Amino acid sequence: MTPLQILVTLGGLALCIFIAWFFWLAPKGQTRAADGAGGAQEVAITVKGGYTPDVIVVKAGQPLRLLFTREESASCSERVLFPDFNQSALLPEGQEVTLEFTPTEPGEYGFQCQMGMLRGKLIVE
Ligand SMILES: [Cu+2]
Repeated sequence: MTPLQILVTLGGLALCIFIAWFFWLAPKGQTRAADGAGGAQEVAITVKGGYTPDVIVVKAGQPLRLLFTREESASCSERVLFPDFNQSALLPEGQEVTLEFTPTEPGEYGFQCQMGMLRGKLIVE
């Protein structure tokens, strides 16, 4: 191989790694819940190869309303679980599903798909 071919190969490889990192590993952003109707705090979450946003900051002691919209048919993300709050919801594709509960204790709580492949985090403060 010529040095140029090696360079192009390495460049392509680096690009692949970056794309993989970008889609699967990079944090999709932290979002603070906004005030919604009825005194609840509200966050809309898109489910597509992961949760966007996947880190959600909420206030303790205020009802929390999560609006999930699943934009994929992969069965992996069919159900979302909040084990610490004993909450779960089935997410039909393309339909907005509301999950409501009140986090009372400050802390960090994970949420995930059934198999634990997609993960997100709720930060209660
Ligand atoms: Cu899964």
